Amino acid sequence: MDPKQKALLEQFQARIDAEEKIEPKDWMPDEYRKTLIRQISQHAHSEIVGMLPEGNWIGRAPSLRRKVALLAKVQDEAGHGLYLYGAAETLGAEREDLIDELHEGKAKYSSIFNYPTLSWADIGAIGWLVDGAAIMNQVMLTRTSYGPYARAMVRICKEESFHQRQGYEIMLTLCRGTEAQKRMAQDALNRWWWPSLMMFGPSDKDSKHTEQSMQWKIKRKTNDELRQQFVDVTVPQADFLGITVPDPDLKWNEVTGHYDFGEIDWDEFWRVVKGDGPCNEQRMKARIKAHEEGAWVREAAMAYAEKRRQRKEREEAVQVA
Ligand code: BYC
Repeated sequence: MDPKQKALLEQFQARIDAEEKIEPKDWMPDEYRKTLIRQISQHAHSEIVGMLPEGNWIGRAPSLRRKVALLAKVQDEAGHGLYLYGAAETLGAEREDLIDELHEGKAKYSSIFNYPTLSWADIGAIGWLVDGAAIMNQVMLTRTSYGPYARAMVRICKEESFHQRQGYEIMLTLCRGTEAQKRMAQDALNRWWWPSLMMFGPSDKDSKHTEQSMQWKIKRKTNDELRQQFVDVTVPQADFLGITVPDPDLKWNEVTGHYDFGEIDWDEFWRVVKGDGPCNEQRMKARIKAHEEGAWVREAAMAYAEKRRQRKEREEAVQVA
């Protein structure tokens, strides 16, 4: 490596070690930029694909109150996508390119959104478990080293904690309801538990990005650390609901002060990540359809922006004259 490059890298690492935030115009290694664009755009894609499984239930919510809360939650996810695409753009990425990559199957999004929402209890389980897992991961991202990503995360986390509570409250209502309602809640937990644990990504020994991302403080905790934290917090919540986590190996370990839990089906995880999950095809079709149907809105917004730019140019020309 040439000495100038080496010095730049050392200065960069020193700033990270001193907990300084890296801002868009600062020098950064190409790999740091690339990793952030990958992670932030995957995160943004997850937010907008994540609207689909819950969106399916807006028209079928069991009461007006539930419908209003679900509508607000799904709209929040769109907002999260917006902040995150905005954060990726500060790194020089073009939003249109990122979205094309998603629609062409070249970009990943969270595996969790490739599972179906079969009953109303699934909406409770998503809020409780999926948003719960998301918060666990995103709280550490409020301290990520890249300024615009960290700041977007602060707002996202506030909204996610509302989502988690509304989900848990749906579960609580079902678990305090009839036997049939409690069975629905148990069935949702059975189906969403393992996919929720998979959200944290491959185990540390198989995670290709963790080591470098920890050194650059893009990630503050490893996939396995966050997964363990999630299990430790969530199992007592299931106990309170009176439903059972579907893992015969789950037990409290007095020595470590954590729950031990069973082996995740990593074959299933990679199948879903690579496009062969229960709903991958359906999700992409719905996304592409929504994107195509929204083309006129984007064109109108672009035409409006262009008109404003031309007006500003004319006004400036008059001032100079
Ligand atoms: N699904 O080296 P690793 C939400 C990929 S949405 C699919 O550990 P990294 C919500 C990974 O990308 C919440 N792919 O990677 C929305 C990498 O692939 P490439 C979404 C996964 O990046 C609506 C490869 O596997 N949250 O809250 O160090 C409604 C190796 O992994 C997954 C975020 O996106 C997965 N689960 O760590 C409700 C958080 N896991 O690119 C809720 C931000 C891993 O090398 N992202 N892969 O081909 C992160 O914190 C990190 O990217 C991850 C993975 C922890 C997910």
